[in-house]
Amino acid sequence: MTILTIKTQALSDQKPGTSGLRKKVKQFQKKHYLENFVQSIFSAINCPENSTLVVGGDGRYHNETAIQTILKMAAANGIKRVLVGQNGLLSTPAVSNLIRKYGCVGGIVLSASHNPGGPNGDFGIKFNASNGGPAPEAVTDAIYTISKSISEYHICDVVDVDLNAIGKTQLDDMTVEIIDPVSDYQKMMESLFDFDAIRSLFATGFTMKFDAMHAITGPYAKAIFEDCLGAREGSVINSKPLPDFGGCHPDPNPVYAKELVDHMFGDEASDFGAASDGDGDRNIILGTGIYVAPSDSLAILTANAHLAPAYKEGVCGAARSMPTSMAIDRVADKLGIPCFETPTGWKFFGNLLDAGKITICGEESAGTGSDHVREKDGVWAVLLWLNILAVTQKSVLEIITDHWNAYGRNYYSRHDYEAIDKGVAEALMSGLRSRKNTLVGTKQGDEVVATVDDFEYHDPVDGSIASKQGIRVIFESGSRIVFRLSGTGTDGATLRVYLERYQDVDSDLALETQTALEAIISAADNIAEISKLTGMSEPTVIS
Ligand code: VG1
Ligand code: CO
Repeated sequence: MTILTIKTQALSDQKPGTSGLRKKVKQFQKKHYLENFVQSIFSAINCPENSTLVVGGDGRYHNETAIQTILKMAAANGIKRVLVGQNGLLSTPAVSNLIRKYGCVGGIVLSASHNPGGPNGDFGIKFNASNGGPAPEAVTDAIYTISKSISEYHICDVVDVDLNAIGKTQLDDMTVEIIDPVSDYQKMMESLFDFDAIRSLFATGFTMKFDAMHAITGPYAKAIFEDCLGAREGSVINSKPLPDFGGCHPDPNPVYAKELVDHMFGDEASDFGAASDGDGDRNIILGTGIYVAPSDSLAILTANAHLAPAYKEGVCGAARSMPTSMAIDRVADKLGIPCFETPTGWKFFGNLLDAGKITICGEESAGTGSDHVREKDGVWAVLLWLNILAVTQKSVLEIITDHWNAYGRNYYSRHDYEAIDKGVAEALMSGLRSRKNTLVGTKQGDEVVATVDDFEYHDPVDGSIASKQGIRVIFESGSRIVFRLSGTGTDGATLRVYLERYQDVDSDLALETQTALEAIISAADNIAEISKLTGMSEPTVIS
């Protein structure tokens, strides 16, 4: 076999964001663009001898083309074996499981997660380390540094591998194993949850609607919910992964998962509704006529995890990303366990999970997970909910109302201002930073600003520091506003404004969320001058 060494030009725009490198498909199709980044990964990890790598993606446009290139480059860079999901498909949590189960050096995930796909959409690539989790910042920094000075890459001159044929093929010294994307993942889920109890729940006529949004979870959801657990046929909708996600936006929020939300609020609503995103790591949960805010879902899962076999000994610790609501903190308090606050992005949970400091963690952006893998896991969250519903025999509405009655309610919402000019977004953030001190003590409607800071995380395990992770404005009442810029978008900049107000058990817990947050919403505009600077009178997405 011929290994070619190809000359290339270094690029300056390959800095991984919150979750890998995300760009327009058209960018990834440019000559050497993908190759430069893939070589930077292989050079950064130095491919130890006899290494196995996992490769798979969410099926979006360009997935298979990229996989063929990666396989040829892996062979040229001395990788011994690669596990690839059939037709190039693997959900992000399934990749994490395979890396851990088969002792792999790491995995390459091809996905831009919740971003739209298709020839004019987005593509992405992410490296996960041998613990199964997104590479920590030290590794992504090393990859970025190499990408800025790379001058050549290595690739084998061989024909494409048939990604459809389950089984082994040789690419010279490297074995490519095409595997069923679902079976290992399903086995893991069966080991965590009480499948018999969930089966009995469906046998009573309990109904569910799961929206796979034409993305990766379709095959997983069909196999697990319908074929294995007995949810009635048709419970999983939009189940076929499509390269352009059917022209939709595979972001499970009330705006983009409208079909599901309309169903759950309609006359024929199911007992339980859920959806996942492009790469299968997120989840939203609904009951009949009710949407469960992801931060509430995280708190509820933590409080009830012991009802599932895997967590029957209890939860040793919990963590949330900083902008996620503090509902989980109250649960941790009651359980007498620590609750860590990390920057946005799953990579920051990895050390805490590896060190055994936490069992459950999550983010407001519809990501929940546990120590079973090192990624957030959409289908896992749905199964934990089902397990809890099966054991308690309560409805989603009862579970959530009981929770608020026990802990009070953290009214919470995120307002996104998408595709704003980068310069404007940066000016808005630096304006906020410069006003940090003068804001303290000011009156914003009925609220008085108590503290303002720029969140900095000191990792308690390896001591690494991540600074400038978002501006927190905390009011004397305990209400909060957080401002940060997204690290996953590809069109201009996205400003995220996170709004939170706590109401204790003796107050009104049934307000409409946006109404409950009205005063804080206008304070946010006043503090950050959002409408003045962006010219936008309303957010693009409210979740
Ligand atoms: C967003 C979310 C963040 C999540 C990240 C990756 O990042 O806010 O919570 O970890 O996406 O999730 P940002 O930087 O755009 O706010 V996924 O499912 O897109 O891999
Ligand atoms: Co995702």
